[in-house]
Amino acid sequence: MVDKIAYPVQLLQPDGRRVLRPEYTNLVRDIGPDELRALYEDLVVTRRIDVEATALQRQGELGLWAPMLGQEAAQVGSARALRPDDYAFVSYREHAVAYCRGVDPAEMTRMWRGTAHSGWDPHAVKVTNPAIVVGSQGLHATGYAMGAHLDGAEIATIAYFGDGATSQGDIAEALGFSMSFNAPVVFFCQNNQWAISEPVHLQSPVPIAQRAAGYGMPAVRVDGNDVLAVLAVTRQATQRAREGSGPTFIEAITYRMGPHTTSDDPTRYRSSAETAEWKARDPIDRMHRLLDWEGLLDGAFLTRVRTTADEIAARLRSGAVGAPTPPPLSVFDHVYASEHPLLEEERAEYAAYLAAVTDTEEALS
Ligand SMILES: Cc1ncc(C[n+]2csc(CCOP(=O)(O)OP(=O)(O)O)c2C)c(N)n1
Repeated sequence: MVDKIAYPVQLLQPDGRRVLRPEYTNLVRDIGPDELRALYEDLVVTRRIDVEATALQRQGELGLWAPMLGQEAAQVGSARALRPDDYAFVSYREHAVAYCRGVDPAEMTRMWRGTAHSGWDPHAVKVTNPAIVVGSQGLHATGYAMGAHLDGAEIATIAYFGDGATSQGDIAEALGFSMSFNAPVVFFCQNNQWAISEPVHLQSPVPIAQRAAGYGMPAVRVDGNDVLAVLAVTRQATQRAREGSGPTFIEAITYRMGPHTTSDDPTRYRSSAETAEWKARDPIDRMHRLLDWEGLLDGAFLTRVRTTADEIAARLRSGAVGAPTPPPLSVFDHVYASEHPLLEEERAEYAAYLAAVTDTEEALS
């Protein structure tokens, strides 16, 4: 069998031609013309979501956004491997995962606009709200999975995190606990080459996936810009989880084509040559070329995809701009399930501040 760390799984070359690797090709045998077109549509729509939200931030409508430009295939391929009962635990960059799980685009920007503590009801779609504390969601996923395992539920949980997060204690603890308790977790690391300005080779001198070996956990590296390969490896890993065979580590090799967040300027720490090199491996171009090779592209299909993307982007925009501004003091609601003295003190302090500001404004008017 081919070494899964030394030779990352790839089923599509950057020029769109297929690669035969039977162990994995067989896992996506059911993906015919309609399914290929649907994956392409997902890639285009989720890029559009990301571009629209980035524009909204630039126009002053969002406080911040964490673009996922370039990571669409890693997210779509893995999210489309999930079943409705599986649970995804995400960081702050998994907008395509949220979309594939059924999050309403109108709700995607709430947290980033500051109109709510979080975005959507996680239990309704089985994807958590964005976790800003790097790596924390690895432990949440493990705890949830341990519970599911004890309940005998045949589900998988998947924890999304970046290459940088693998240096966090939370991820190390999650890897250890999940092996000890045979928790059905898929650790899905999007190695997008950078943790803000820190390159991945500073993070780890060996492939990130190799870290799993220290825990005795099976691991695989995959071309993260190849949606079919990602779908295949995630199907295999989630199946292992569901049937009680324990956790798997996936390293999806991809690239963050944009800034870390809208507050970052990547030209200060990486070269335009590097960005150009990855542009040639764009996940959407690759899928476009495959569809072209296989005679699955036509004008009507492309127009339909564009129209769908436009409609979803419009929904995202109106959901952001049209969101009602909540009363300032509601920021203290729902922080704890019951009263908390420190929070009450802060609420009172802030109420006094607001009253003082209002008095000053009235006096000046
Ligand atoms: C516990 C913690 N430490 C530091 C930060 C600041 N921080 C935010 S994102 C980030 C880099 C994360 O990089 P990576 O895990 O590779 O994910 P990516 O942002 O590339 O998707 C850091 C250090 C944080 N949010 N939480």
